[in-house]
Amino acid sequence: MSDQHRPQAPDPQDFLAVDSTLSAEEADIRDTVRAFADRELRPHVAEWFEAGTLPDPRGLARAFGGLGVLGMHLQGYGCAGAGAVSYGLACRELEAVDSGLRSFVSVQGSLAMFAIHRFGSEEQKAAWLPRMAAGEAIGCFGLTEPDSGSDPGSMRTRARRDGSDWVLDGTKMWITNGSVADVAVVWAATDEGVRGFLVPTDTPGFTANTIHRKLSLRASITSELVLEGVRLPGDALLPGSSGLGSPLSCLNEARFGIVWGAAGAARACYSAALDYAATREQFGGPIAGFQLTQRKLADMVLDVNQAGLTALQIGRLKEAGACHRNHISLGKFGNVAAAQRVARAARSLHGANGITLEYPVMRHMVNLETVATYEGTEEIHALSIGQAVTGIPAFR
Ligand code: TGC
Ligand code: FAD
Repeated sequence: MSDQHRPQAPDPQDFLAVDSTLSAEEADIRDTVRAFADRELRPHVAEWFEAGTLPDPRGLARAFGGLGVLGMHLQGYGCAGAGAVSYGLACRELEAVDSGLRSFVSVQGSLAMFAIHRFGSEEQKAAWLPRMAAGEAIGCFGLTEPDSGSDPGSMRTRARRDGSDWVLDGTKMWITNGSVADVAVVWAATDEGVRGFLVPTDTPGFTANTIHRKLSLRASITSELVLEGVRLPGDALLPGSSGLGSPLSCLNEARFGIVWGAAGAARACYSAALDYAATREQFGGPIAGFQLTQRKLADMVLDVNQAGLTALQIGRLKEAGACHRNHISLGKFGNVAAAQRVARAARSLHGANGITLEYPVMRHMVNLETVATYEGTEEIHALSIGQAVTGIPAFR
């Protein structure tokens, strides 16, 4: 066989050439987000994680807005209207830096903006979406409550009509960006079922308290929202929202970003481990030369590439309008578990260095505990897949 016809050896950073089928535009978006991440995020993220906050969330929002990733998969209202795979690639590159940064973009674009885009009135869309796409306004999404996590249908937050107004009472918990948001998308039980409301965060009766002492997703702001007699005009209701299916349909969008993001976190951990194994010497040679290290690396390559292929396939299904929510459940379930395996193996391969913030592996490892919990826990997605294949719901 001539050299011309010999297949190229796999690239250790993209073993199955997962990215080889990307269009030129998709590859361009990947490269642009990767370069932004290398320049603006990666040099600072360990510091932010250690501080347990994002020191300049408004500056970060504007930077993400300038990059064009906030609501980038939405059409109109200042949004880029990018394809699903392009949006996924952006999530992958951001989460390769830190899950908290992908979360920032997911909550803004896939949860808060998507809810307004899908269920909002023309006036609500025009008032909020262009500013949110530019990062001039920050949104959050309040579904979870202290006693209502996996089972959001049991929510106690209540919205009652009072003349033409609505009055909201309740508590939302674990809300990303809650204490820095300009607008909260709050889901509340009404006499007509669950509905969504746009709550400007300067409305009297609304308070947001930052949650401290987190051991995971530290480069992210997480808050409790307290609503005490929050009086809103009638046009604060998202008119298109109706029933629990409305917030759950927003979750499909954010979960899609996690399918890709987890592949990014896995890739980052594998890549760090490969570098470390090549340079760290013990017993007279690089630890990459030991069979047990190579087995760990082989397992990582497999997980990273399978996660990448899963994300790409789900992205292509989404672009074709053929992506069912159970496809996304499978991707979230599988890719987060794969990323957790890779992160743990990469952590062990780094020895003592692996427990520090000098290397990204343990930061990713603990972040992935959150990623496995939010947007539907591992168990909830297992049950969704179980229901999809057996036809029998086993949630209750
Ligand atoms: P169930 O009776 O099954 O469903 C109620 C209605 O909703 C519909 N539905 C969905 N619609 C769209 N997408 C989905 N994924 C949907 N899942 C269900 C369903 O068809 C039904 O519609 P209808 O018209 O018949 O009334 O509801 P259930 O009470 O039995 O609960 C089902 C379950 C457990 C799957 C669901 O509640 C669930 O997904 N629980 C997990 C909750 C969750 O994921 N919370 C996430 C909060 S947000 C967040 O974590 C942000 S993290 C920040 C970041 O993303 O970075
Ligand atoms: P629970 O629902 O109490 O679950 C506890 C355990 O029980 C889990 O292992 C679960 O899988 C298991 N379990 C529950 N039901 C079943 C069952 N039927 N069968 C088997 N096992 C079951 N929410 C928002 O609304 N907006 C946000 O922006 C947001 N951001 C977040 C950011 C962070 C950092 C974190 C940690 C969470 C965030 N969340 C947010 C909340 C998140 O969605 C919930 O934590 C998640 O849905 C799980 O709910 P829970 O924590 O109450 O756990």
